[in-house]
Amino acid sequence: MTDSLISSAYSQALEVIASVEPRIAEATRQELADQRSSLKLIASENYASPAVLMTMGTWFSDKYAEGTVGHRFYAGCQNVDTVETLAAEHARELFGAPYAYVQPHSGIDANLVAFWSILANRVESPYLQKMQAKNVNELTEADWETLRHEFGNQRLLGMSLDAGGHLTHGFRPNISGKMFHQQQYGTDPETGLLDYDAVAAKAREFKPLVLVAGYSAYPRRVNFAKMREIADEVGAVLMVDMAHFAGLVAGKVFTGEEDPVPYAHLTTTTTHKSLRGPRGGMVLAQEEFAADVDRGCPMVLGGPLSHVMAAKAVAFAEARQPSFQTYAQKVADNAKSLAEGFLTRGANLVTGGTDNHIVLLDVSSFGLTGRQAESALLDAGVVTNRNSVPADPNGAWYTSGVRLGTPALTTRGFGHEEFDTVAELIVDVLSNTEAGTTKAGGPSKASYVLGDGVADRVTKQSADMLDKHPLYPGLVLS
Ligand code: DSN
Repeated sequence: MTDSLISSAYSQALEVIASVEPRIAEATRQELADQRSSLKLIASENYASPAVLMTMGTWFSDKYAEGTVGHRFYAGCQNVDTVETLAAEHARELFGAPYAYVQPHSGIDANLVAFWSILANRVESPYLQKMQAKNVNELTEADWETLRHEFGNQRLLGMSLDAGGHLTHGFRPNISGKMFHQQQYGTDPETGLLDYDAVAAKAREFKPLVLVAGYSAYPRRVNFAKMREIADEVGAVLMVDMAHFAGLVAGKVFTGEEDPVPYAHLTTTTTHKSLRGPRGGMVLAQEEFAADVDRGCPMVLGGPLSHVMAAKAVAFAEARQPSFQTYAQKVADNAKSLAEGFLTRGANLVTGGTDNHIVLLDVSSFGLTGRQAESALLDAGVVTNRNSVPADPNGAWYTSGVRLGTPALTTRGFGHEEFDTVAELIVDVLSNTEAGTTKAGGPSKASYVLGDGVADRVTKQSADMLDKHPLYPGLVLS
């Protein structure tokens, strides 16, 4: 697709939008300008291609299609069937998965579909037998009332939030921590690394129905063969949430025992992070879970977002190109460059480095909380998110860390030198930021004072790199 086609398509679309609500057209233009002019280091974000973005802006958005391909609760779904079939085919090929369910609207939805599938598939409840029901999908409302108690005692073991797990992996305030009796595994207090023996010991003691692997803020690879061994030993279902690193799996950076798909009973993911697709979710499953996963809608999900499923198909087609493997390898290489850039400047990293796309910077040595660091960096045009570090003394709100990721800037073309400079700029900001005080004069975990001239200096250096690697280079809005 030529640059002029993309430019005129977006310019005209914005004119159409502006004719109805000009403030939305303006905000849309401003979002592009802001994304172009900042260093986006949020590990879970990326820049989807114009083809992926455009696919979401069509009349597929107007169609209801609850059900599955060829088995819909609405008439006229022949084109949605084409879309869903193609998206699932691409996903199966891309990941070598026996089954792909592309309807989940988000990662949390994908995890909920997986959890309910495991319950439906594995729970042998005396109550179910009494009801002579084949599985949970055949139960009435009144049965559900009783079953909530039955299911309430099912156990789930996942990685704790402060060790890098996700809130849907059994964190108490999340539904996963409520529908399951949950326990969490952490990381080794000395090294910050996953200790498989400790996970196995906990699994033997706790005997979970579900062992969840995967992470949102753990800067290392996981051996999924070992996690499957642990699951098998205790009779658990292994569910891997690969939302963060799906792009590294698709791009063949994580292969063999680091590729979760052959080892997990169910693998869930989002499609918009390192995978660089539209905002959405997906479940990959071994055949034994396929029928249960297919009941995701209407069990847990509303009507599928057909326009997003179409964009998933486009994104997966892109990820099947050899160029995506080159991209994924650069994402991992760039994370190493970023980590080395910090280490050579004396900063502390959780686990001492990275071998995926994440760098978790412990900012306590700068005398700052994660919240202060995140805010000071934003003032200098560096977009990150604060994140807990293991056993974080500042809790999940203020935190002691800043999570950084390379997928987005790698899409812009940043390489080793630029990521080294990014580390330099971040260290410059943090070294020149002081913790502030509360109104009463006590120590504050939120307020901060950024040194004079730092924001301007860093913004200017960033601008040089950003100009060299423009976002959507050929896209010029009229
Ligand atoms: N919000 C995502 C992330 O930033 O990792 C996970 O849900």
